[in-house]
Amino acid sequence: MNAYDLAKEQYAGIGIDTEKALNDLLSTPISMHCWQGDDVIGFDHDGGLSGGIQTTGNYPGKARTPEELMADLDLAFSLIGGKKKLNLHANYAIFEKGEFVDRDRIEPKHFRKWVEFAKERGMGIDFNPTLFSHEMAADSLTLSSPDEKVRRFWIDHVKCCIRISQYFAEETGIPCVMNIWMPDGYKDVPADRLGPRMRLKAALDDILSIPYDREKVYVTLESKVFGIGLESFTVCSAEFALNYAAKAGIVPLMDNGHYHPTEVVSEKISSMLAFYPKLGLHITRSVRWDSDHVVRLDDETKEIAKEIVASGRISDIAIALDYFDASINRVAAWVIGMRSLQKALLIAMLTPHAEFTKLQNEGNFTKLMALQEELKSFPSGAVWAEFCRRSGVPADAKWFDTIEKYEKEVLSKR
Ligand code: RNT
Ligand code: ZN
Repeated sequence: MNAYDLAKEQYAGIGIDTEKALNDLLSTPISMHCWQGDDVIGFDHDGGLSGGIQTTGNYPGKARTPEELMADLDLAFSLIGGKKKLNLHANYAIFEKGEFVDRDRIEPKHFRKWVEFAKERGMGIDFNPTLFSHEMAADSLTLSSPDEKVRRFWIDHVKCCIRISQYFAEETGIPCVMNIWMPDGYKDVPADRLGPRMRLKAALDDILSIPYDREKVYVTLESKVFGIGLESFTVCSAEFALNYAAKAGIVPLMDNGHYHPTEVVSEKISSMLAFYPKLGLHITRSVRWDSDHVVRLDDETKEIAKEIVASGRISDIAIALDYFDASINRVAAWVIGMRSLQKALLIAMLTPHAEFTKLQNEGNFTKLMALQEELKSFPSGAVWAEFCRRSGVPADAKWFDTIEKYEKEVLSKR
């Protein structure tokens, strides 16, 4: 018997069908963020990253052009099993030579090359308006700015993005999740908190007043607790985002780097599912602050995965990665994060949630703890290897050889 067959038998002993787990994982789409490939810079401006977010490190080889980014994405995709979606930001528009249009005027045609890329690979596309790294967002105020001109510019930008999102959905045949995140906030204690929030509310209402197909475009709204240089106040706080999403009938999005350090998103998912038909997640790893470290197979990632799977609502949850590490090989950073999250989901899919729930309801917490701990040494690694085999990707660290070769032959020459 090979390792997978042995594992299959052992899991069957606790009522777990490994074939079902494998099929579930194979059909769970994870949205991979293009912005890990070039430190969130994109192709529509010359300046650096702003908006209270930060990449650190200067590892050589970052993608400088659409072609380089696509090649890097392809290499990463070739080492990641299962179903993927491509997550784009508006600043990754691809203009013709000599062409430039500002963000309040971008159109589907500026993303045609990305649509071709996604279609050739049988993938859907998710999208994000880019409300940072731009002269109109120089002071990190966009949709809540007191300056009407600035607000108008960004309202128009997000409207363009809704139209582009619908184009993605229509072209790929897969709904597009369009996530609105803006940096808006203040470094120091604001004199007026309500004003900015009322302006943001009105701006979002204006944006959502355009006609679009809600079956094709899922608009999500991401909250945040603070940004760098914006430590005292964030307009789109958790309470603002949740209340707005509930009232407007859009989808709330939680990024697990966006809460106070002792809060965990794993604890929040079920409360959200109790009230919303859909939920968006940005999976990241925050170390002491919203540092956007590469996702690893750590306790919180596993607990988030457990909550997603145990809810029985995985298809209602749009799962995306969101981190940016410039201190290690950027292609490897994608692969490590994607594979780690998939491992976490697989472990959750190999857990007898119904039986554990029964023990909880019977008040048998001793047996529950005993079984939960025993399960930790079950052979999930053998099932992971089978997942990789069925996906046609390397099952172990051998994938790293491909990265080393690519670094030597391609990245180091940039
Ligand atoms: C920032 C948010 C947001 C961004 C991306 C690039 O704190 O997490 O999701 O990371 O839009
Ligand atoms: Zn995020």
